[in-house]
Amino acid sequence: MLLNRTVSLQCAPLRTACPGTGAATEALSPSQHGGGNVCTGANSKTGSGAQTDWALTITAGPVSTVAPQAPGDTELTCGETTQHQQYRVVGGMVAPIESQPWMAAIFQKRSGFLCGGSLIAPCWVLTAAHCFQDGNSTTTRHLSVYLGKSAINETDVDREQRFTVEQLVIHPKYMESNVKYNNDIALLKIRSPGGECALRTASARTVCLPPAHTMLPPGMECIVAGYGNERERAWHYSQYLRQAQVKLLSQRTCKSKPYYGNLVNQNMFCAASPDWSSDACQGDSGGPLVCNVSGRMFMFGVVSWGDGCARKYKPGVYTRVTNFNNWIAEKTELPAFTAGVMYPTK
Ligand code: 4AZ
Repeated sequence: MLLNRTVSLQCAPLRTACPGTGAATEALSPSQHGGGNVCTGANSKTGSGAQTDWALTITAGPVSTVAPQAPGDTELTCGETTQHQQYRVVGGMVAPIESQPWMAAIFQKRSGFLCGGSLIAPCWVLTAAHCFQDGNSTTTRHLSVYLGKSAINETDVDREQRFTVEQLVIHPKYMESNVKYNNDIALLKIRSPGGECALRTASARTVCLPPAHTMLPPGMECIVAGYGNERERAWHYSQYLRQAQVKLLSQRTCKSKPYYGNLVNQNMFCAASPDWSSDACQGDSGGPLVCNVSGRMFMFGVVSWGDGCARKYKPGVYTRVTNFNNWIAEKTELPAFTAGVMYPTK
């Protein structure tokens, strides 16, 4: 049934509540909620127009038993940045979080910074399975996830958002075979202390997922980002988020003799800078390799492994994300986010 009604609520701008928290479900796409939700900015209770108390006018759309919500990033608003500097990890440059706003920092109680990750939907971070040494026995309440962090050991209350982990989903076939780091992919379902998901801000946005089994041609410039080592033999991780440009390599090149041979399989791809000066390194694991396609950033890779960092013929190896669209859709129950709808069609 459709009807018009006005509901008063604290319109925490653009924050969406996680399913199962008693509030709402995932950020609803316009197609899902009929495009009828509008934050009017008027105060329906007092008429004062106070900024903090908005009225949400539902002009059309199905009535549900859950509370209505403000829009967050949907599958249609992914991969957008407000910073477009050409910052050129090892060989990279410090990057403001606004240039990689999907970048997540995963911490573990006691050991501290653990891995990078990427926000693919308001409640979901994609990362590497090998980040979790204890596999499915990992104590999720010892994990925390931050978005909006430009530096891992600085607190920036205006830009960062902190989450606990409601669910850790490690790919069931991770390391099942004898191929090292095969299926190196995992999902974290995040929730804030208030039971909500990511608030969409300039420093926290979702990245787009390309359609299943798509890949850009070898030679394409992409960007890897992370808080990891600036050099292979560094004593500690980079304090600041860094990003570096790398080029995609063909599978044939990466599987050739001076490279990795059969250590690289179809669930992986390689990327490096032509002069071997830029690369992901220890501590960058789980983080994103993103490529600009028609002005939007799409995540093709998860930092997985490599022989050292920035060594000649030893490129960074990335989990081939587009081999896992179905698995991500199944685990997140968000098929719209994995369908690659924002990917340009020729
Ligand atoms: C690591 O240990 C690691 N050069 C990640 C990426 C690379 C090497 C090591 C790629 O997390």
